Amino acid sequence: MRTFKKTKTLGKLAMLLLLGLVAYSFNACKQSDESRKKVLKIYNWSDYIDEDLLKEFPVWYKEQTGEDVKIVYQVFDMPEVMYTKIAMGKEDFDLACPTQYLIEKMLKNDLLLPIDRNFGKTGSFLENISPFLRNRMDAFSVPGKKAEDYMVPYMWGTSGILYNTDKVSRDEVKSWKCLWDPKNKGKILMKDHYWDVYNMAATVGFYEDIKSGKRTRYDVSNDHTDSDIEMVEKQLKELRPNLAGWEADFGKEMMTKGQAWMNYAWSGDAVWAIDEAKKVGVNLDYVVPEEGSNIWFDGWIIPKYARNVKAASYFLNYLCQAKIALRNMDVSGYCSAVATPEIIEAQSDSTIAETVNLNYFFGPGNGKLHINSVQYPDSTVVDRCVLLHDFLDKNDKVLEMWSRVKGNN
Ligand code: N2P
Repeated sequence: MRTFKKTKTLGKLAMLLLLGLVAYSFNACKQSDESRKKVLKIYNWSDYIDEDLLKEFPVWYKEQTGEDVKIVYQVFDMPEVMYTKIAMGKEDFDLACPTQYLIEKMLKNDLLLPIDRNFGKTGSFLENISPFLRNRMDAFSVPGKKAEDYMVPYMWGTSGILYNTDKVSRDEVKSWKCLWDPKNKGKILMKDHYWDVYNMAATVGFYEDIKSGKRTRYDVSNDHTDSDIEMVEKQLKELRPNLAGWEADFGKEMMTKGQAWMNYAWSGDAVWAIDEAKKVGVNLDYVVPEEGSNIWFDGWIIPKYARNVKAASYFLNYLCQAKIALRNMDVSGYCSAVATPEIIEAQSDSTIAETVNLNYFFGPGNGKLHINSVQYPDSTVVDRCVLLHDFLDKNDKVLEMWSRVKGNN
């Protein structure tokens, strides 16, 4: 009896202790959840934003909502690393900035939340985005999920060759084949991104088919059949001995120092590098070769593990204001998705002799803008570029090929 009572008392004590623990951890969770709501975790490409904005946004957010927020900011160079972190859910980012093909993959794998477009008294700036990009988003929708509901385009551009004009002529870089020319051996930096480089090699390898109309650029870049992958492997293995190395993000800087003659580059990095190089007497230029290339756009998404979706969507709205877009363009060299008259006015430069047809981006009446044609490609350049999809079920095959190409490099 006594023993029983004691056990009962002990049982009661244990129960009380347990309840206490549950209540404690519940409060701790609630508290950490509440403090987490005051943090906005952003995961972006490196060199891709005016970082002063990360300090200014909290002030703006407080004005708009009366709420406090502190930004925690991280960067990546390899989009696949970013994808894996988001897919694993181990890091609760509120915002990330993938390229269109990864957004498609994230949608397919149910990794995203729809973006809330209700900004209360602030109103929406999302309509500032060019219809050129808005119309293209649909190609990345998946059954039951429209891409436009899950992303806000940020920057866009082309992929091409950044080259040193004192070492290589404009004529030579008209074709991607210059990368294979033994004359340029050891002077070429290649992007360490299999997605871009696959497309370049496929476009070069199948150029005769493209010219004769047998296959479209879109098909050679997006079919990924076994024989296509084989052909790309052959091309890249022939290219490899000519390369000085692979780079994820430092190529632009090496080019500004004259340490390489050619770099497979994204247009925004090219704008930045041409400008920086000029200051130290190095002459660079950029071209999208005649065989064609890819046009890409990066968009902001809210991962499904996000914990501050309100501040995340307000941040996107903030970025879509013309004055903010201009600051981000200025720092990064990239071309913003925002396409308002303020942007045309600020980016036009009467000292630029050539004119660029940008009706497709800014709307009618903008067929002859004096503007930087590396940052804003002419419609004829866009016509020879394709938007790429993910490798999807061919991804492993392409990755195996890629590691064979790179070897132990
Ligand atoms: C900036 C990288 C931009 C990525 N460092 C282009 N998709």
